[in-house]
Amino acid sequence: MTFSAAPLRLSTAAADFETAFKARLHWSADADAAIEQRVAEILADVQKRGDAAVIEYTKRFDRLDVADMTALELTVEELRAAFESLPAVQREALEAAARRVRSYHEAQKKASGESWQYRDEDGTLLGQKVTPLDRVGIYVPGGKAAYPSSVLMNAIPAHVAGVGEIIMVVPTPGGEKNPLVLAAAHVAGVSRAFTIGGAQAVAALAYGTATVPAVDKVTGPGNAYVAAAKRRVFGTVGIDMIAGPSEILVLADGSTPPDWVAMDLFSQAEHDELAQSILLCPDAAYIDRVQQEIDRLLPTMPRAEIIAASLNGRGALIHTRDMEEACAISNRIAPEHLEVSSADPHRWEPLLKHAGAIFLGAYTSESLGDYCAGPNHVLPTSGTARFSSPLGVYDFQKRSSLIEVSEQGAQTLGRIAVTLAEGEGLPAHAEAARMRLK
Ligand code: HSO
Ligand code: ZN
Repeated sequence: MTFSAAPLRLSTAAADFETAFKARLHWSADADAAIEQRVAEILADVQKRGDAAVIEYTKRFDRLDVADMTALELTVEELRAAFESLPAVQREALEAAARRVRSYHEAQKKASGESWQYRDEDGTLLGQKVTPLDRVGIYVPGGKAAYPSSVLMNAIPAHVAGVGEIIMVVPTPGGEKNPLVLAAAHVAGVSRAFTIGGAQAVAALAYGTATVPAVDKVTGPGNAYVAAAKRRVFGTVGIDMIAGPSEILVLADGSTPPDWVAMDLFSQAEHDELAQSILLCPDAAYIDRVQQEIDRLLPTMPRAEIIAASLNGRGALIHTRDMEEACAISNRIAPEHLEVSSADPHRWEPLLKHAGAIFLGAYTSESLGDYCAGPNHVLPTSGTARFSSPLGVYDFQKRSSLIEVSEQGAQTLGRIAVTLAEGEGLPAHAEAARMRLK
C-alpha cells in the first residue's frame, strides 16, 4: 500500500484565504457525552470503593486480573532493573537527555522560581514564598503513545521543584510493560509507580485509595477518558493542561534544504492522524520543492499511513506575501512548536509572540526538542499558547504571600484599612485595624 500526501495549498493573496484558513485550523475538543457519563461513574465508584474498584476496572479495561493492589505496584527495584536491562546506548541516551532536561529546569527555577522579599519605608516586610507541591501524580499513557521521553518531561521538573513524592501511573494492557518507560521513571526519580490507567487511575490519584496515595496535582497526557477525568477532578487536585494533538508550524525563508522541512512536517504528523503540520513561506517555488520532497520521502516512512492522514486532513502549505506576514499568521495560529527555518532567525524572532516553543535556525529540528535539547516538550496546543506556557518547574510549585507589618506600618496601613472597611460595612475589619493604631 502506498500513500500520498498533499497538504492543502493556500495563498494569503487569494480571495477565499480567510475562510479556507479558518476551516483548516478548526479543531474542537468538545466533550463526548457518553464518555463524560462513563467517566463520572468511574470516578464516583473509585471514590467510594477505592482499591476494589481500581482492581475491577483494571481487569475489565486492561485484561489484568490481580487479587490485590500490591500486584499493581511496580517497586523502585523493578524500575531500576528495567533500566539496567537496557542496552548501554539506550541507558546513556536516557541519562544524557535527563541531564540536559534537568539543567534547563534548574535554570528555570533559578530565574523565576525562588522566594523573594523586601522591606518598605515603614519597615514592613513583604514577600513571596515559593514551596513545592507535596505529592504529584504523573499519568503515562500505555500502548501506542507510551513515550519514555514524556516520563522525563513530567517527572524532572517536579523533581527539580522539590516535590516530595512523584507517583507514576501507566496502564499495561495484558500486563505488557514497556521497559523504556520504567527505565525513564528510574532515571527521572519517580518515587512509586502503579500499572493502572484510564479514568480509574486519575481517580485513584485524585481521591487516594488504601494503596494509592492522594496527590495534589495530576499531570501528563492521556486519551479522551483520561482528559475527561482530569477535567472532572480539577478543583480537588490541580491539573496541568488538557493537551490536543501535536502541531508543528514551519516558517521558512527558503534557505533550508527542503527535505529537512518535509521531514520536520512528518515528525509531528506521525504522532497522530489529527496532528497538524503547517508550512508558511513567501517563496512559492520553494513550497513546490517541499511538496516534491514530501512525495519522494513519504513512501519510505514506516508510519506513512498516519502521516498521510494527518497531512491530507489537517496539513497546509501557505504562501505568504513576505516573512512579516508569515510571522503575523504564525501568531494567529499560536502553534505548539514553531520552527523558524531561516538563515536569519533572530530577525524574525522578535516578531513572534505566541508559540509553545520556538526553534531557531535550520539545524534546530523540533525532534531535538522532543527528546533532549532541554526545554520541556509538554506544550500548549490548539492555540492555547496565546495564554499558557510549557510545563515547567512553576507547575510543581505554588506561592504564598508573606506580610510582616511593623508597628509604624500598622499606623499608615491601619488608617487606610479603617476607611475602606467602613466603606464596605465591615466593622470587625475596621476595629481590628483601629486597635493597633496608637
Ligand atoms: N512532540 C510531542 C512529544 C514527543 N515527541 C514525544 C516524541 N516523543 C509533543 O508534542
Ligand atoms: Zn514529537
